[in-house]
Amino acid sequence: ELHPEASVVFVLGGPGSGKGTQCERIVAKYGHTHLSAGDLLRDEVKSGSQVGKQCEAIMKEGKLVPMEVTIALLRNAMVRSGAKDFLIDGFPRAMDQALAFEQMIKPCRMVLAFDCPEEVMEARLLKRGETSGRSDDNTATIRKRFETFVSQSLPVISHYEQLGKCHRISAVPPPEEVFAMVCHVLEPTAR
Ligand code: UP5
Ligand code: MG
Repeated sequence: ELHPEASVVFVLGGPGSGKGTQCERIVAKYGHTHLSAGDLLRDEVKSGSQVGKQCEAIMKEGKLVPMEVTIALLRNAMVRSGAKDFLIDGFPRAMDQALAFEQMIKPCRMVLAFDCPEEVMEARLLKRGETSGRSDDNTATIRKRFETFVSQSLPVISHYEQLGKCHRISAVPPPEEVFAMVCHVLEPTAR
């Protein structure tokens, strides 16, 4: 069972904007439980399961895996952790995913959305690609990830802005400066 007082913060932003980097810092300071949808999918790929094989091909194309898969992985991880305060990193990436998660699991408490120009994100991803071993950190896949982000994921951020739940933060400055802005947003309600 999910913790009865579970609280969910969605951490959104383009590929390479720094979601994972900031989540690590949030965990260290506030102790949230960090669940990266992308990391859960990459674990599934590594497991060699049939579902993992299907996800691998989709991710290589920079497209979105069926939400049944991500929602099930997230729900399992949330329940297994027994935790209360969650950072859900890199999900939801499309409007139907946002609505399904909120209906089936829990409405989010707030959204952190990292703003970053594509040139900056691309440079970061290509640099990381030198050592990450991620099969999607190459110029061709990065371009497709950007297209998916603009067409499917940006509307999710707009949706939460309209609901007044979204805090947009520039992800261009160095990580410690971005984190200062994150703390500013989290302080009044976190802990
Ligand atoms: N870096 C970070 N912050 C920096 C800063 N302020 N200044 C300078 N450098 C900074 O950072 C990326 C790189 O930039 C790192 O080298 C970092 O040191 C540096 P990171 O924190 O890793 O950024 P992040 O936003 O987490 O980038 P990531 O590549 O993980 O984002 P994506 O959204 O592309 O990847 P994700 O793992 O979430 O998804 C991968 C794929 O899985 C998707 O393309 C999709 O195919 C699939 N997917 C789904 O289908 N559904 C989902 O729900 C989730 C994923
Ligand atoms: Mg990440």
